[in-house]
Amino acid sequence: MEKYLVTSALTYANGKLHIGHIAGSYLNADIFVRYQKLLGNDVLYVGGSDDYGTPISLKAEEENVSPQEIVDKFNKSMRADLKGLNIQLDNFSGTSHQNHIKDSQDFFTDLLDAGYIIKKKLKQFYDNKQKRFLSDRYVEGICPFCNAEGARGDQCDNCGKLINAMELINPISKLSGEIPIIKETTHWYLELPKFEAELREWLNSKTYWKDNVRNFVLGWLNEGLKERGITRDLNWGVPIPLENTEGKVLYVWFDAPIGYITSTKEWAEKLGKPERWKDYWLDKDTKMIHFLGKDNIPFHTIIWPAMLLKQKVNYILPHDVPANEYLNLEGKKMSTSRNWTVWVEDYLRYFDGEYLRYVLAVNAPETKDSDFSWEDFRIRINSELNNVLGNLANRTCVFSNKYFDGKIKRPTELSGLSVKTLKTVHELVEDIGRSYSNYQVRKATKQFMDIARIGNKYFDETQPWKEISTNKEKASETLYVCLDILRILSIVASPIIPISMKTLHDMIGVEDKINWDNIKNETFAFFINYVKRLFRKIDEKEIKEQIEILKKTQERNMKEEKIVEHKSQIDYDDFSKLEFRIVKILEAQRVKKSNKLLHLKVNIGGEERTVIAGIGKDYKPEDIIGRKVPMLINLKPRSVMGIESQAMILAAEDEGKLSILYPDRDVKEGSEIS
Ligand code: B3M
Ligand code: ZN
Repeated sequence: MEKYLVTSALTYANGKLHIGHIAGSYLNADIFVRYQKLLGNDVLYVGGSDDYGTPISLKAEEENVSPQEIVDKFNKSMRADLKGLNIQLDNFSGTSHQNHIKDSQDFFTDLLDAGYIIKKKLKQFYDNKQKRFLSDRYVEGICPFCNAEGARGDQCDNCGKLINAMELINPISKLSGEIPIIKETTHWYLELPKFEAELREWLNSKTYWKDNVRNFVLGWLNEGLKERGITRDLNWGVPIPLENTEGKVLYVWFDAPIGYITSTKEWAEKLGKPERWKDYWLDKDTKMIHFLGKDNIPFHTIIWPAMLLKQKVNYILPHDVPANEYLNLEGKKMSTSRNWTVWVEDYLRYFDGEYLRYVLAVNAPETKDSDFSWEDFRIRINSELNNVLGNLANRTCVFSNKYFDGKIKRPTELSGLSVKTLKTVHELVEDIGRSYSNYQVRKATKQFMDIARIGNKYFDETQPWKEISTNKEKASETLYVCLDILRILSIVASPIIPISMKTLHDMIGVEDKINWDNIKNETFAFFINYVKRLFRKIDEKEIKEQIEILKKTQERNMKEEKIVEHKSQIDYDDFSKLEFRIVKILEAQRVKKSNKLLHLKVNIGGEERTVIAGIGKDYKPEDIIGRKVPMLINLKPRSVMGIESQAMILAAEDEGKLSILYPDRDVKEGSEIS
């Protein structure tokens, strides 16, 4: 028997759960846990809310309530949402619960004693009216990068860049609205550079990690680790366990992962066996698996292991960190501040939790970002869950009831086709097991649906509706094989759609418990207990309604602000691969049958090239002959309307009109732009 400790990233308690949380760190964990439990392994699944930090204390101040009230409200709402989706943690705690402060302080003290924390003086904004230092988000101002207003002391929402609060233009305290002064303060830093060799060695053993995670971590390590501030000037958080540190607390990212330990302890206490947490945290055979979204990777693979390494208590280290990428919504990046998301609570008002589980599993953002769209939701529920799996269950059970009184026995001998069909199914079962073990829920979902497809195909081919009048035994054999396929499905699909698969299992009267080992047991007779539709169809109208809700949100947002969608940041290395040069346009003519394209001949400095440029609506050929313009000249040649284009012109777009660029003094063709 193997032992697992599974965690889902703790969710900030300043908001409700949305589908991004579910796809990022809850559903994948729950599926993994359910699979391991089917195998009979010892699994403990813990999580909770992340209760400290500025977002929460700010929200409390805005709403004029205590931070604890905010936290309690959202912690409660998260529990309800998880329940609605049947995500079953063994314990869902919160970092503002009882034993968390002491444990977090012990972590700090142990690191300090071992010589891995240093104290430093630095300058910080201070609100002279409120007599408080302003951490991260308590200062707002103009973004030094994009000049947007309302940029926070840690990040600008407009351009996404991380900001050092001191760089904000016209900083304002969010507490008093006054201009903050600059004052000296003291903070504590985790000396990560000291961990470099040890972490590298540890990470080298993690060859089995997902590529996206491993590459990310190695990238971080190769850039060189830096000291990280682990304290903040704030009243809401774990107090620093040192004298004269009033008004200072541990940084939320320092105490948050310790929440996995305290949640386990809370579980043990509720169980009445307070020492049981040790069976997981202190046993080197426990495999600890952290499920989370990609933005949490560095904290779990560098900082958290570093913290664990230097504790007096001999804790285990993470075994695997299967981080997911992001889930987009209707093709656009999700954003809670713009309300561009689907809140679980809202979803559950309209649809069953099983459907969201299925659709998020089949679209899981495992190796790259994926998209949730309502139309895709409808199609998958209707054409996969209903028409494939639901159909197999329904036709088999209805038929068995009608002609065999719901009692189907195993034939003494199975036909070649039946044996072959069941063999294929059992092979797929093995594949599904591998997919679950490797956190590949997309694959597992498709594979169990393939089993249902095999069942339907077999039903169609053996034609029991014909055989029933001529060869009743043959018809019965078909039903037996289909029922056995349904029995197998009720086990292998249960990690993803547990409720409907439990219904199916009961429906076909299988006595065996739902566990993986029982898949290979042969059933000698099925008794249909009742027939129930497993899934309902989703109407186009229902989807339109959801899209309307989203559209309204979008319109509101458009009115409030003009959304500029920026591309993600690139490294200098990416940029340096592009070769831009000034080129001279020697000839220009229209491309036949196109009002948009111009066929240019250009000199890129000692070499002539052909370029097809999509500027024909805004420029006549005679306007641009002889002009010198910037072009990207190392893009792979592309064929446009049968002509090879060997460079790309640059133009600015404003309200649909293109404007090409010119150097502001004469420069030689071929001049490089960098
Ligand atoms: N609360 C960030 C997040 O919710 C943070 C995770 C903590 S996991 C220990 O994405
Ligand atoms: Zn900005």
